[in-house]
Amino acid sequence: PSMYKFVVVGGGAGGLAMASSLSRKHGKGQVAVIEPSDVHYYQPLWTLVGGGLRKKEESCKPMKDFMPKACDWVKEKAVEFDPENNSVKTSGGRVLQYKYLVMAMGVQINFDQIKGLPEALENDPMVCSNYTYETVGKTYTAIQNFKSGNAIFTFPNTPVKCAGAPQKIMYLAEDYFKRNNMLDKASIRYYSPLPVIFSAPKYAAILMGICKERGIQVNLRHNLVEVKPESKEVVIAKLDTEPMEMINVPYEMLHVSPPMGAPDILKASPLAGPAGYLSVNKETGQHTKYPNVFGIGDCTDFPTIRTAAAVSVQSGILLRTINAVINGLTPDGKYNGYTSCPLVTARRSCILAEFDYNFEAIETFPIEQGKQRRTAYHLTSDLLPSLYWHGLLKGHWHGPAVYRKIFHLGFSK
Ligand code: FAD
Ligand code: UQ1
Repeated sequence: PSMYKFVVVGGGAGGLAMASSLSRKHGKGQVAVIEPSDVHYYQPLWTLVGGGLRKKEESCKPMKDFMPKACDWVKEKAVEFDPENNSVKTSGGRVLQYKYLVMAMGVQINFDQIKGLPEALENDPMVCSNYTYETVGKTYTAIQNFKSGNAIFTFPNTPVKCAGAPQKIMYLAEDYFKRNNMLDKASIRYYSPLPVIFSAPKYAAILMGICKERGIQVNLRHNLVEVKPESKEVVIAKLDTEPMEMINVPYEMLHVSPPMGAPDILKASPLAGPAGYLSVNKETGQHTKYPNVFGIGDCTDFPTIRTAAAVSVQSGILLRTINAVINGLTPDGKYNGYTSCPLVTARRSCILAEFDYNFEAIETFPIEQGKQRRTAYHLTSDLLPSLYWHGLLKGHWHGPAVYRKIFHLGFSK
């Protein structure tokens, strides 16, 4: 077996951020990154791709250009974790031994948990999803080919990454219909199993107002269970009825945010917590059972909304935690659950939601971020991609707290 000081599982946002910092500090040959993909995706761009504002190719760059040179890239999948023996098995049959393990595998997309959805995505050009590179290309075509009827947007019955994404694309579609004088032919409908449109109450109230003003029908406690592309209908469960009522709703176009969950191999391992995600201390990112295992990003059970913005703050905390453990100290990190979701509400308009574990707003800029703003749109569209590729992935961006403190002259949390 090969022995490394650090093994990082996953070369996504969290994996590369950690691999960059750890290899800079600990030197060449000390860090292995297990990552099977040839390319790295900047997933936040997929919202804009779906809205026809960007090309999907822009979201994708070669993995080799962002994999730190001082790391050994193991271009395989991790397939088995043995934390009792500090080892990981790969799809190529290698066994990697580690002193410290950093888990950053992201979430698994489960289209097959909705009956008929895989077939509909394959065969019906009006059924789309911004949640994968393979399906995001259909979204804008569907919006452009919409003639009349129901435009349906769904949120799944699982936690999702970027909890705003299922509705951002709806606002972009509405904006497109409006600009093309088609609003009177479209009935725009949102279906979500949750009791609220967004988990942070400040922004939820604002978003409900936007939906009302723009004639968007919001159906909460409604769960998509089946897609029937032959009859162009969805089956939706009304969760608060007893016995549970199922309704058939016809669609002209359908954007699905699929069920998501922990990766199967993580779920099956001793590293998983009750829900299948990596079980971490919510303030430090250290594993709750194995002190030399750490987690970052979407594969963990940090009880916050999964975003790249959250990953950026977690990366700073995790470096501090790992340092403490290496030096025999007790980790003293205090991650507050910071996460952020740029809620794009139209072409050139955005509400920049930022909040913590308590779903209380902690905003960076000294302006009211609950307002729809063009500046917030440009931040998302023109600045955040560079911050991601050249700041976060290189281990240089640990979130906006520094700026928040400057802007608020030290009076901020
Ligand atoms: P990922 O970046 O998904 O990386 C996981 C990596 O693990 C992948 O490279 C994968 O190949 C690898 N992997 C998987 N299985 C294995 C295995 N068995 N072995 C080895 N490697 C494996 N965030 C924001 O902050 N702002 C936004 O506006 C925003 N919008 C979004 C819109 C959409 C449509 C989507 C889909 C996401 C959005 N996000 C946004 C969320 C953001 O992209 C994720 O939260 C972020 O990428 C999480 O980073 P991660 O490292 O945990 O996982
Ligand atoms: C962020 O740091 C980040 O990662 C680089 C994102 O992903 C693209 C975000 O969407 C956001 C909002 C942030 C937070 C950054 C600022 C400047 C508020």
